[in-house]
Amino acid sequence: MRDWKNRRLKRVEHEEGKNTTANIELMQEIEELAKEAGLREEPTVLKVPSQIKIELEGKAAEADVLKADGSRAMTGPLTLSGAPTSDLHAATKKYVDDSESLPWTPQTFSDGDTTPSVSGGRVFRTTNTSATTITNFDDGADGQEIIIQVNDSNTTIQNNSNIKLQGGQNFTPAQYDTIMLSKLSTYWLEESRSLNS
Ligand SMILES: [Ca+2]
Repeated sequence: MRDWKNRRLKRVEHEEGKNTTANIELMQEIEELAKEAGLREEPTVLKVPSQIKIELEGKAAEADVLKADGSRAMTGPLTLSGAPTSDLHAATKKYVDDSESLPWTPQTFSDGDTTPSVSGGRVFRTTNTSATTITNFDDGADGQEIIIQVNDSNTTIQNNSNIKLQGGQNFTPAQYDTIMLSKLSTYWLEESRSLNS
């Protein structure tokens, strides 16, 4: 600021050629006073969040302006930058879809797998072509509920420290029987079974 002021004063001195040191000091004094009184405008830096686009020219139609009170509905979909990260953030469709309960689409256990994976699913089918005793389910989440549709006559679900079954007995289902289990912390609990053969 001082450099600018000095430059300006020197220019005045050069152009008019009649400014004495006393006059220059007086002008500096006046400029300082004017600045303190707010009479001199300083450059203003307006900080704008990057998400906001400012139209420098022209004026948006009144109907195109969103209102903070929500009284004007949008006419197209809102695209967010990503999933919400705090309680009051808006949620994307993907976030809601991913948060939904596990899919009902049946998944098939691997043939002969004694610890079949139940990752990301709710309904599972057995297809064991030879005697298979299931001793646990891999990749289960605490609280996860699974339904097993038995689709063979070779499967046994073992009652053990990982799987707590009705009456503390192994389940030796026939084809078309079903059993529902839910995971409580580190083990599975039988909720119900149905013998449909
Ligand atoms: Ca396994």
